[in-house]
Amino acid sequence: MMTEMRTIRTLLIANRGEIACRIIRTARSLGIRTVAVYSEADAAALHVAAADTACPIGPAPAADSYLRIDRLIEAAKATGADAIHPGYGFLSENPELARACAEADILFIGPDVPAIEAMGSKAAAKDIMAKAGVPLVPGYHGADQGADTLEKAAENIGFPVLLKASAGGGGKGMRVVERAEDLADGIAGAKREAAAAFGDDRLLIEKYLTRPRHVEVQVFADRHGNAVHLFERDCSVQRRHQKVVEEAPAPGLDEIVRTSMAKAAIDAAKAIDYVGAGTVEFIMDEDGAFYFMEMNTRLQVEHPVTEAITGEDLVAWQIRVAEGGTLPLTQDRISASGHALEVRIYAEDPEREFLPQTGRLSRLAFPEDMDGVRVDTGVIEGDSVSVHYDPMIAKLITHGRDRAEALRRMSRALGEVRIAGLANNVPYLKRIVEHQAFIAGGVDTRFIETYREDLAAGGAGEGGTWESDSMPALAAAALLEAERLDVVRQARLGGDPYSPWAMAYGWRLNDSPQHRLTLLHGADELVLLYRLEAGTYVFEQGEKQVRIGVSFHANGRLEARLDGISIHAEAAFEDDAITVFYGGTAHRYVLKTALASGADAGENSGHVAAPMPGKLIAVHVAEGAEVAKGDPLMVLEAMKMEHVIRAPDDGVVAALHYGPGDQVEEGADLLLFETRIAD
Ligand code: MV4
Repeated sequence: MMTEMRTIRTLLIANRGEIACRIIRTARSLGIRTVAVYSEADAAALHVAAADTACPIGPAPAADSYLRIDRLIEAAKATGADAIHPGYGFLSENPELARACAEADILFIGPDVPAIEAMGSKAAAKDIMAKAGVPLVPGYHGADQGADTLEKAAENIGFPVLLKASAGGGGKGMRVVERAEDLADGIAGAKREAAAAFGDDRLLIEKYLTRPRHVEVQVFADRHGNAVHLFERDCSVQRRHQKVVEEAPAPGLDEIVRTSMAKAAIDAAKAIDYVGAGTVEFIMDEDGAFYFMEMNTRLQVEHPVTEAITGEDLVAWQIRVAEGGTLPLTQDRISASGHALEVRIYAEDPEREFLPQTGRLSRLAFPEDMDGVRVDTGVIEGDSVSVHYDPMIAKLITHGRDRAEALRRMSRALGEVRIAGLANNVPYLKRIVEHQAFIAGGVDTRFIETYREDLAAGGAGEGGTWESDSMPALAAAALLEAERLDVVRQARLGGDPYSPWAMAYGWRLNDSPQHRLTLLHGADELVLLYRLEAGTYVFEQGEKQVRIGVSFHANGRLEARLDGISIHAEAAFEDDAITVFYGGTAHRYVLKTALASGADAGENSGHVAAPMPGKLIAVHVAEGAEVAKGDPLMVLEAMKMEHVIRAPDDGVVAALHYGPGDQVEEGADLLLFETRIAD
C-alpha cells in the first residue's frame, strides 16, 4: 500500500475548553504551530491564550461558531493550517467537516468519511459488525418495519425487549417492553417518539439486559494496515447517559473476556477500514457476555485513563497517523501498568437535580505536587461558565499502582479541589469514589440510581468531628476578620487611619460585649453569638465556648486556632458568602445580613448585588460617601438598557468593589452599604 506522507506544520483545533487546551499541549510539544478558533463568548478563554494564533469564528451560540464548517475552513486557509483536529463533540463525528477538509486539501484528524458514515447509522453499523463476527445483542435490525415482523422478532428474542430508534443514540428514544401484551402499544409509541425526535420512525429491537456494564475498547489503526487496541475502559457510572466516572482497566474483568473483547474491537475497526483513534463500546452482562453497542469515531473525553495506564499520548498518535505514519507501537509492545480513574467536574448543583450552573469561578484551584494526579481543564480562576456550552470545569485523573491507590488518590485530590462561586459536583464525586459498592469495583450502569440516597448530600458518614462542628464559627470568624482587615487596609490606602468607617468598625466591635451573626447553610439558619476578646473571637455554643483566632496567608490559606489547636484551611469569599475548605470538604455559608451586629447596623446594611450581568458605565459615589435612601450609586448597562443602582437606605457606602467600565456577573458584590446608625 502506498501512503503519501505529509508533515503537519500548523494545526487548527476546531474546539474549545479543556480538549482544545489538551490538543494544543501535544501539538506544541511536537513542534507544531497551533491555531485556536473562538466564539465571541470565548475571546478571553484559556484555549485562545494557549495557541500561537487565534481566529474569531462567530457569535457565542455553537451553531453560529464552533459548528460552522465554512468558517473553520476559512480560518484554516487564512492561517495556513494544514490540518484540523475536531476534538470531541461539536463536529468531531460529522462527515461533512471531514469532507470539506478533503476538498480544501486540509488533513482531517480522524477517520475517512465512509467510516464516520458507517458508524453514524445504528442498523448499518450492526450489519457490518455482524458480518465481521463481532458479537451483537440478540435482536432485530432489519429493513422490514411492518408491525407483524417487529412483533414476531420480539417474540423470538424473548422478553424483556428494548426498542431503540434506529436514528437515536446516547440513550435517546429507548423503551423497555416487559411483557408480550404491552408490545403493540410499545412499538406504536416508540415509532411516534422516534418520528418526532429524529424524523425517522425505524426501530431496532434487542434483548434487554437489566444491569449491564459499559465497557469500551480504545483502538487505533494506521493507513498501512495495522490495527491495535490500548485496552479497555469501564464507564458504567453514568447519570442520564452522561459519564461521571471512568476507569481503566475495567475492574474484575476476566482475562479471557478482556482478550476476546479487545479482539472483537480490532475486528470492528478492520471491518470498516478504520484509521486513527476510535472506541468500540460494548455492554456486558454479569457473566461476562459482551455485545457491540456502537463505535465512536473520535478521541473521547475519557482518553486520559488510557494514557495513564499505557504511558502513551493518544493525540500524538493521532497526529502521526494523520500524517500517514505507522502506529508508534506494535501490539506486543503496548502494555498497561496500574490503574487509572477519571471524574468529570461539572458546574451543576447535585442538590437541585444537577441543574447546570453559570457564572464566575471566583475561586478555582486544583491539587498541586501530587504524584499520579492529572488535571485537564480549559478555565482558570476568574473565568465564567457560560450558558452556551457544556458546563464541565475540569477532568481529574488519578493513576496508581493498583485500583486502591488510584482511588485513594482520587479521594484526596477531590478533597483538594477548591471551587467557589458556582455550585459543583465535587462533593458528589467524592461520595461516589468513597462509596463501598464503588470501592468493591465492577458496578453496573444502575449504580447511581441504586445508591441514590447514599450519594445525596447529608447522607451517612458526614460531619460529627469537633472540627466540623466548629465550621460555622470558624467561617464567621474568618468573615469578621476579613472584613476587619479590609477596613484597616482601606483606611491605610486612603491615608486616613481615622476615617469614620475604620473608627466605626472598631467602635462597633468593642462597644457591646455580645454580637450576633446569622449564617445560612443550605436550608439551615445558624445564629451565632460572639464577642471579640484580645484579637480572639469567642463564640457561645450552648453551654460551651469556642475561642477562635484566625490569620490569613497567601492564596486564601488560613490558619485558625480552635481552642488553641491549629488547623490549616482555606477560605474563598464571594459576594456575601464564604467557603471554608477543610478536611477535604467545602463548607459554604452565606452571611444573612452583613455586619448585623445587634442594634448597630440597620436592616438594609450589607452587600449590594448586581441584579443582572452587565457593564458598569458610571459610579456616582466614592467610598465613605454619605447618601440618602434612593440616591443613585452606580449605573449598570445590561441588555442595551441602563439600570440605576440606588441606595437601599440612608447610610454610608462603606466599600466599592468595582469601577466604571468593569464587566460584572449577575449577583456580583458591587458595594458594601452600611445603614446610618440611628442615634
Ligand atoms: C441497552 C441496555 C440494555 N439492553 N441495550 C444506553 C445508551 C445506548 N448507547 C445504549 N444503552 C443501553 N442499551 C440493551 N439491549 C442498556 C443501555 C443503558 C446503558 C448503556 C451503557 C451505559 C449506560 C446505560 C444506562 C442506561 C441504559
